[in-house]
Amino acid sequence: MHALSKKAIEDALDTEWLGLPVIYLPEIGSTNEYLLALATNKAPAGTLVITDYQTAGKGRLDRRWEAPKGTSLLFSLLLRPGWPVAQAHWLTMLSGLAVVAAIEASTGLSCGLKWPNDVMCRVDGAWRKVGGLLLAAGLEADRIGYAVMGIGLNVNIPAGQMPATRTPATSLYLATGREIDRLLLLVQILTRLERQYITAGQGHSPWPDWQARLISIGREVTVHMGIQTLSGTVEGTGPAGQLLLRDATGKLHEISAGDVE
Ligand code: BT5
Repeated sequence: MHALSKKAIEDALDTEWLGLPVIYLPEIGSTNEYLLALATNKAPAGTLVITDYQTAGKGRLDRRWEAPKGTSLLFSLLLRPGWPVAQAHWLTMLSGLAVVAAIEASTGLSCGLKWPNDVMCRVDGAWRKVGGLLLAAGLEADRIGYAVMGIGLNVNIPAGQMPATRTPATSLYLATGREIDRLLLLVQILTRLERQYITAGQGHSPWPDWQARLISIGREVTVHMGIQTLSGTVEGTGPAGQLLLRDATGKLHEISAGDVE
């Protein structure tokens, strides 16, 4: 198993620019918060901030991301797409696709995405959350000036140390019964993400591939949006990633943010 360090990551990476420069910090509040501060301070596109432990790891809506020291992949990437704002969701889509493909290639597990930002793997016939994506974008007029994509993955968390979670969760170690090399998995993710990002930059939407990876299509779900909830059947998604939900009266709802249960 490789330990994470600036040199180990630089030596292992085979991307052109994504993941460089490497900023490795043994411990930090949140890699996303740290990189957001650098983003407004001229840090180059591609910058990777990665840590072994977050004291204030963030999920959406000020929720927490918990991970025991040295067990997980916890990192953020700085992108400067300059794409129209309407394409911001492409970043979450292509990152999710890269992560799922990399996990499958590294572990042999069967994985998917849960709308809007959860990384799931199938264990004993049930979907479990193994990771999450967190996008923060800085807009310049009608363009995405910069974006910080945060990725948290439960790699080698042992039983007994799994955080208490709303969505049933697991780690790749618990799902496969063997430890996974975090450095090699990171390299797999960044290689795929760079390729996906370049393709998207040429105008090819990741939406069809992303939708094909969603685990809730055709299923009965309840969506929580703050204090509001809506139940129905997931018909699909829109090109900007909105969830299309048909309720019992036949009405179609377009939902841009929420949590699916
Ligand atoms: C997410 O939010 O799933 C996005 C998580 C992104 C974390 C990365 S780590 C690197 C970078 N720096 C940061 O500070 N954040 C990013 P959300 O969908 O809101 O899910 C959060 C919820 O997931 C929490 O309320 C818990 O219920 C649950 N949770 C917390 N830790 C978890 C874990 N390790 N595995 C699975 N679920 C977890």
